[in-house]
Amino acid sequence: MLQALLFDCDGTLADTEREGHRVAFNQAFRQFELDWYWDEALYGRLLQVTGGKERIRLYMQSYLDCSNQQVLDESQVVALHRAKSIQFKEILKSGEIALRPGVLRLIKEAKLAGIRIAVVTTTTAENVIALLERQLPGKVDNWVELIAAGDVVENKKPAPDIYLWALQQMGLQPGQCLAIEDSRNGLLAATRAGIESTLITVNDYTQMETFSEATMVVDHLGDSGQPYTAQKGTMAQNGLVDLPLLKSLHGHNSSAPYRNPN
Ligand code: XBP
Ligand code: MG
Repeated sequence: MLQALLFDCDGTLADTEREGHRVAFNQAFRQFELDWYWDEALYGRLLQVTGGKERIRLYMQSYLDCSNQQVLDESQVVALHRAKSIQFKEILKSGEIALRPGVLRLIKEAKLAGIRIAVVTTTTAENVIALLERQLPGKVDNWVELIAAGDVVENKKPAPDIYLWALQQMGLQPGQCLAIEDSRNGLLAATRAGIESTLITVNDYTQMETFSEATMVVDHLGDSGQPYTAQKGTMAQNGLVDLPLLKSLHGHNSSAPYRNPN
């Protein structure tokens, strides 16, 4: 039986990368008087690694000459990332980054049906809370049981560590959960943790990635007047990724595309 939905945060709950994290990184670079600028295309390439500190390190290794004066040591990376996180939370608090279509609808539906909800992410818990405090009605705790985040585990996605940690905290088996992700790194993390039921909601940055292990791949969850489109799996008549659909997806063998009974 499906007992829990495990939502990724960035790119899945909301499109936070292009106009959120990226902008915050650039603000922090200016604050630290670095002449770095991550445009949209470069940021897309840097998204191959998860985690903001990891992304800064990748940039220094791959895009800066090692004799460059602006190569930072580890404590400077941590300080720069802290400044970026402050900027990012300000962006979230302004409300300019909304939840993706159907996210609030599905969370409400799952909650009403007694399905447990967690967020499993490589960003920080503070960032998730800042997003959800602004975007969900009432207290975040009323909606989300657990935020499994960032540096609580050693290895970030695509390693399974954060999913394994969440399962352990919630006392759940992988077979009782369905993971909702937007990226290949996230999909690999979930499947490596033994979660076979996976739904991908792609975005601009991830739409060309490979999702062969996923049970279903859609453009978004669908909302009233805004039906989803499926890349893998077929359309539900109501155009919504809703609980009946997720329940029938759950446990379905991912080697064959999901076919909605409708
Ligand atoms: C996405 C990430 C994060 C954010 C930046 O994670 O890789 O690193 O881009 O966040 P997910 P931080 O999709 O798993 O939520 O700077 O806080 O690491
Ligand atoms: Mg993501």
